[in-house]
Amino acid sequence: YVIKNNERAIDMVIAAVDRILANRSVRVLVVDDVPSARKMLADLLRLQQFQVFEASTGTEAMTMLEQHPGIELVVTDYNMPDMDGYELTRRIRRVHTSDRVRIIGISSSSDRLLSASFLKAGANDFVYRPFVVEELQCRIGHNVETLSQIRQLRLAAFSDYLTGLRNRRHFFDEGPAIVASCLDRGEACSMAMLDIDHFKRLNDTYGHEIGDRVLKAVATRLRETLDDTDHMLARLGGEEFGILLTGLDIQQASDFCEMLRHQIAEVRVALDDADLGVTASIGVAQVEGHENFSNYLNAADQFLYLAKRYGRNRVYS
Ligand code: GH3
Ligand code: MG
Ligand code: MG
Ligand code: MG
Repeated sequence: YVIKNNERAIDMVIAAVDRILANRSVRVLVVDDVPSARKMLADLLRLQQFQVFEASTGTEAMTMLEQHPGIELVVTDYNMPDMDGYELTRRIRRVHTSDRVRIIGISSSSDRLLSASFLKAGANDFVYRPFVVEELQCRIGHNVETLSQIRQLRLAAFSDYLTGLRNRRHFFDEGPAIVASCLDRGEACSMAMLDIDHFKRLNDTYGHEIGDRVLKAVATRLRETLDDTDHMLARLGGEEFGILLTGLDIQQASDFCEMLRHQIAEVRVALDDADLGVTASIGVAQVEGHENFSNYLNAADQFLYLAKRYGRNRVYS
């Protein structure tokens, strides 16, 4: 880029620098049996700040993909002794879809049909050698950009817009596997459903915007109190939250939820003239016997109903 004394040029440079810095988090695997060709490609990618891994055979490439699940882009040569790039592409595609791993094929072959074969096998792009560096960089850049867009879409699809917590879809998507692995290990597991008390009244009294602020404050407190690596928290909808408590039997889970209930009762949202507080009711059910995931949630919901009936601001299990 030529920097002229104008803002647009400076913006362009900043954007280019940002793009290159973003490459630092992208792991790329270069596969080529010829060391000099592999090194040339790897150096080119390192210049672009990518984290580069190298493999000299297809078999080695498959092992590396297994050992480094963070590899998101594979640039592979076609002509290699034990497994050619086409076969490697097919094998990668059996385990990794193109929304997770992008593949770019490269070859000096004179077979003009090779690019189509590669693309049919699941490669995302293909370049013939000798390639123009600028063109290869652009093609790599596009694939990296696609990955980042997919990441953003995935994040948006699985998180709750208001609170930033997991959404219902994420909860139901991830939940069953977490429950299954818990039960397989013979560990206890419990399901809790939390619902803010008289939230409609709060909305009616103070307005929806204040209601939203309270929801966010409650979500933040829950996130701060829960270790999300152990327990899965999600906003299921409205003022309802689901919590999958792994490793906790029903008694431990009830005690834990009692602590959560206290935490929520301490949340304050500052208004002009007062501090607003809320309470929540929690239903807790034991997760046992390989049942449908939603059955566990229904069980927690039934206990939640009882918690409400017996006066709210309490845990019922
Ligand atoms: P209970 O103690 O029995 O749970 O009573 P409640 O008023 O909390 O329960 P109800 O289900 O009758 O009302 C829930 C209210 O939550 C109704 C709805 O307007 C409000 N709500 C749902 N989603 C949102 C949201 O995203 N923002 C705000 N501000 N309010 C919401
Ligand atoms: Mg070769
Ligand atoms: Mg409620
Ligand atoms: Mg509700």
